Amino acid sequence: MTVFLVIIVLALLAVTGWQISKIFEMSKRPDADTSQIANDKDNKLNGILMLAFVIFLYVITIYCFWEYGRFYLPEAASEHGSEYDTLMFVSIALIMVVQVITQGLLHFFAFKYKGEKTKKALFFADNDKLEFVWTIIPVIVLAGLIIYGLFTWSDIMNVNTEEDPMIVEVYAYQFAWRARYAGEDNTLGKANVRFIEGVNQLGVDESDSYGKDDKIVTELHLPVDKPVLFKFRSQDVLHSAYFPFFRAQMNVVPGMITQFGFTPTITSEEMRQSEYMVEKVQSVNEERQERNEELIANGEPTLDPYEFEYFLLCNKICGQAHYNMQMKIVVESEKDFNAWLEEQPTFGSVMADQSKDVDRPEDTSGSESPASEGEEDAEGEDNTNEQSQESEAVAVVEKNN
Ligand SMILES: [Cu+2]
Repeated sequence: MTVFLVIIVLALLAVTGWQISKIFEMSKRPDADTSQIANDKDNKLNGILMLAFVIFLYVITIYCFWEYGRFYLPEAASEHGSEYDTLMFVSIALIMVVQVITQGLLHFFAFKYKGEKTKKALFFADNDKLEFVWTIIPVIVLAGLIIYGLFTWSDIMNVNTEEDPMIVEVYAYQFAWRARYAGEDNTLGKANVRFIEGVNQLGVDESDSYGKDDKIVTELHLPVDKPVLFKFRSQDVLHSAYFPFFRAQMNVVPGMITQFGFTPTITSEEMRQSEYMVEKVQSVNEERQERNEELIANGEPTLDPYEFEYFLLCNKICGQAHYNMQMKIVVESEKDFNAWLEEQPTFGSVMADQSKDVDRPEDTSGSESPASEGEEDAEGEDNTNEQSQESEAVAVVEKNN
């Protein structure tokens, strides 16, 4: 109904405009110029508008660089990142220079050679020399740019397997990420969407021995200065793994494995202490402080101060909560990384725990003795403290009964 009303209002507005234009037409003085052909005055106005337009474009461009330059990403935190940034800078600088000159000339000439009654255009058939010059210069420049781009591309995309990169799977689903480390053997176990069940969220094949030592985590940790090869897999729709600080992005496609490798060079802590990030965090926190004052006034909970962390984003609009699809990345020393990885449970132990959890309700329904519980605990080497405390609590409750 609203749409219908809006259409009617728009149609009535159009009719009104048309009627008003007719009134203006009729109210014109009889000596006014009603010719459809542009006169000197029209041409002058258009010439000035052409010039004004290009000046407006330049002013707004300069303003945007000045005002929004602070939104540029900081120095790349990966080895190939600087190559990537240089290519980007060279391409943009070249395009900008050519655009400023040609666009400026185009608009200036439209102004300078605007139509005048007394002027007559020169008939100029062709000039081979000129055509040669304006063809060959762009050909050389563009070929140079493309070849330079291709070399950079293959440098970035071809993973050097001689460096023996660490293999990490990045797994996307609506709407979160998981990472899977390949374990001691540096080989990921096979996986298939058909194996997804219970805690096996990534569908790792339990019968594949390579998968036993894999470690599935919700936070991506990377050792600094060590090459990493990412294998991307999607559970449902097309996602895109975007690592802005590392200048990396790769489509994550259901039904296939895509890959991208890079070497992180700046730890999270180093990035946090960089001049760029200190300033950025400070300005974010100033804004949060202002917002907090409003929140306090309204009696609402306040925002925590912001602290920088690297992150992985999804860069394909993959559904309703796409905007929220991100994973924290921590780049740290190899020692810290190893200590963190050591703490993570292996896929094999997680699956063993699950089957234990499934067995437990049957056990409690039957004749359960504290001895059988003790046996279970002895079996599960990877039982966390929490879990054993939990089973102790269950035992205490049973004794009381
Ligand atoms: Cu997504």
